[in-house]
Amino acid sequence: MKRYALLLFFSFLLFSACTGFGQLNLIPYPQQVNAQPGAYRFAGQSITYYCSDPKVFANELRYLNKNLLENSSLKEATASQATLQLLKNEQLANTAYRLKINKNGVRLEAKTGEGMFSGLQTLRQLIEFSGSDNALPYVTIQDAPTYEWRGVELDVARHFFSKNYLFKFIDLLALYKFNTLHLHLTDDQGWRLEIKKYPKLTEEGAWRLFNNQDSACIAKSKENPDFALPAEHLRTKNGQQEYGGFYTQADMRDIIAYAAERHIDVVPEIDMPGHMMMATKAYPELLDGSSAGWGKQFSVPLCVCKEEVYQFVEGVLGEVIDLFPSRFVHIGADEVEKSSWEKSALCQELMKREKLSDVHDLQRYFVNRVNTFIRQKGKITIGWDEILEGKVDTTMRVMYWRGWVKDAPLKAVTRHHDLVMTPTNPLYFDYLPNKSTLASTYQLQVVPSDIPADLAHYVKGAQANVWTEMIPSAARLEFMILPRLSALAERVWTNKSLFDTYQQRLIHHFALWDKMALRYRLPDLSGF
Ligand code: TNX
Repeated sequence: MKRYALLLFFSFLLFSACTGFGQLNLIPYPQQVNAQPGAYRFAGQSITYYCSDPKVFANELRYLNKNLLENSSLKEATASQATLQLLKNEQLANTAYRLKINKNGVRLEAKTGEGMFSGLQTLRQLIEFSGSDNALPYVTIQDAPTYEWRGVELDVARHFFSKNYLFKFIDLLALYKFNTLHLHLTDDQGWRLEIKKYPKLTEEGAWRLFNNQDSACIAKSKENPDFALPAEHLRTKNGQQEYGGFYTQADMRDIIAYAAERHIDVVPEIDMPGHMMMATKAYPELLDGSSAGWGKQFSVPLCVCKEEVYQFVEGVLGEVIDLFPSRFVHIGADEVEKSSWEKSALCQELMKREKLSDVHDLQRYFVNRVNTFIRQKGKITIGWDEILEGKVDTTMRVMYWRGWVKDAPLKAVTRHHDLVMTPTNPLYFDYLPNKSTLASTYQLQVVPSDIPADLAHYVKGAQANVWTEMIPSAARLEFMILPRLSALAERVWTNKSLFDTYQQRLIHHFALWDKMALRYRLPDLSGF
């Protein structure tokens, strides 16, 4: 704490010297900030408000009441008497907002709930940083995001994170204006979503004996308690300790609703045909001849040459589509060990019938067929960049992750796929950060330089991926993602080169994270 106080003090000196008046500690920094001298203070415990469209902004009014004004309450007033005004402004873009603070109070304008909510997050930070005298600086802000996909992927399969914890995680995402939470719900190490048609997926597939990664975490926990497996995810069965957990569909509805109140879209991922060991263990009929387990490099995938597999996939995805209001369904399609297909007589038959030349073509056949099902249900399919290895339907959105496959982003947009950037470096937040991580995250070029300007619009934004093989607890998760999450937030929202002031602003967010009981890593900030 001493180190932190010192840091704060020096940052204050540096901040005053370099920037003088007008710098606000907002992250992401708004597109346009005009600060004026002076500050506004709400008088008393009860704040008078006026909302020009209580229907459109019903959710935002509720959020404001419940989450933003900790020690005060709202009281409705006329427009001229209100000190907090929420106004509908038809001129603004859907995602934009305007915030004005002057001697009359606070005025927020937006066209939609989404825009208003972003404005409220800016106000939330100004209130948090308003100091002991609650001074809100006079300012005019005009703001809107650069990218439409501002995401974080959380792998809840390798290690599980409870519904209640996800609420806290979603609050953090909302604070930094992220709008997408991609949940990696299934993998070889755990199936985390109840599927009514296939109950064994969670009855059996949500639990496992300790694996190598659990053992590694337990060993590390002797020195660092953040690596301990939380007791709430352990159980004893037949005298053996198991690790696990899952979301019922009712749990998931709560998570989706909580996120929706914060304008965060929850995108489900059911990773297939690889990464399916829990499903193939529970339902061995999804394989042809081979047994569930590990292949040479990855786990034995679903046998994509069996009709039962398509029934299964459609059964699972049907429930997923009914449950998640998102426009998107992520089907993974990464890291598929295809050798078991070579040995399958059914696959030989199918390949002949469909004139498929090899097992890679089989993967393309599977992906296209699943995409057709998802399209019929009115949704958009997302896959990891391996789907580019065969020519799949261009209605599919690609998530680029394999940093070493340099030509994949250009390939995706040249074929007219929408693209989300999640390159290993710097966006794999499961990788240990080093001295330069914060800068490289901040300086990420969302649109790679080899993409021509007329194709740049296919790049929808970027996302941090948090794989959790070695992240068993909330404390470890937070330590791994903070502060770099805030750097990504500013990249995808503001997309300007403000790294110097970002570092100064960042220092003020530590106290906020302390208050929110979030763990974080103190970065090596330049100048200290
Ligand atoms: C690659 S990203 C994976 C994950 C691992 C991650 C570890 C992707 C589509 N596949 O299954 O968890 O690396 O960093």
